[in-house]
Amino acid sequence: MAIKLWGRPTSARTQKVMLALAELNLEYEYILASATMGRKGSVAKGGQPFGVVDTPEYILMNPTKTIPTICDDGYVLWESNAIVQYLGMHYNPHLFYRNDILLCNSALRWMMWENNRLIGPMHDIVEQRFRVPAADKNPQLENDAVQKLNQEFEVIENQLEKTEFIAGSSWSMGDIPISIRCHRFFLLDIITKPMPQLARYYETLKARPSFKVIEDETLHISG
Ligand SMILES: N[C@@H](CCC(=O)N[C@@H](CS)C(=O)NCC(=O)O)C(=O)O
Repeated sequence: MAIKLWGRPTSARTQKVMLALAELNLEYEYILASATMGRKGSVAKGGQPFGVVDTPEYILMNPTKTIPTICDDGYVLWESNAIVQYLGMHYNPHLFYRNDILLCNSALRWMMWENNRLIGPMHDIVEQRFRVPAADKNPQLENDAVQKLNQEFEVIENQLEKTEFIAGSSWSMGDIPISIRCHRFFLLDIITKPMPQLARYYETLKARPSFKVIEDETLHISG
C-alpha cells in the first residue's frame, strides 16, 4: 500500500517529508490539507484553506490538527522530524545516517535545533513579507527576525567550516530541514554578511536530484 501524506505545498514541514520521500525514491499519495493556507493563499488575506485538518477522521490521526501527517501501511505518524526519521530508519538507514548511531544522533541534534531556532524567525519573516495584509504589517518584528536569523545562520556557517555537511562528512537526514531553511534564506535575500561555507553548501544541496521537489520559489515566498 502506498504511503499517504497529508500536507500543503507551501509548508516547510511538509516539504521536509517530501524531500525525505524523494531521497528515498518512495511513491506516495499526496492529500492537500491545512487550516491556514490553500489554493488561493493565506486565510489572513481571504484565501480558502484546503481544510481536512479539522475533520474527525483527521483529528483521530493527528490531534494537533496540523500538517504533515503520514500513513504508511496503517502506521500513522505526525511531527515532521519524527516522520523524516521514521522514513530513513525504515527504508534506508544507510542513506539517512550511514547506519551509524553517532551520525544519526548528530543529525537529530541539528533537526531539533532547526525546529527550536530557525523556524520561529523565518516564519515571522515569511508571514510579514507575504501573508499579513498591508495594514497589519510590523516592520520592527520583521527586522528583528532578520537579525536573529542571521545570527543563527552564523552557527551553521561555523559548523560548515568544520564539516562538509551539517552533521558530518556525508549527507544525512540532518541536511533535510536545513536544506529548506537554507533555500528560503537565499531566496529571501536577507543575508547581512558573506557566508562562503553556506554558499558552497547551498550549491551542493541544489545539485541533489531531490532538491527539485522544493526548488520552485513560489513554494517558499508567496502569499
Ligand atoms: N511540530 C510540528 C508542527 C506542525 C505545524 O505547525 N505545521 C504547520 C504547517 S508548517 C501547520 O499545520 N499550520 C497550520 C496549517 O497550515 O493549517 C511539525 O513539525 O510537524
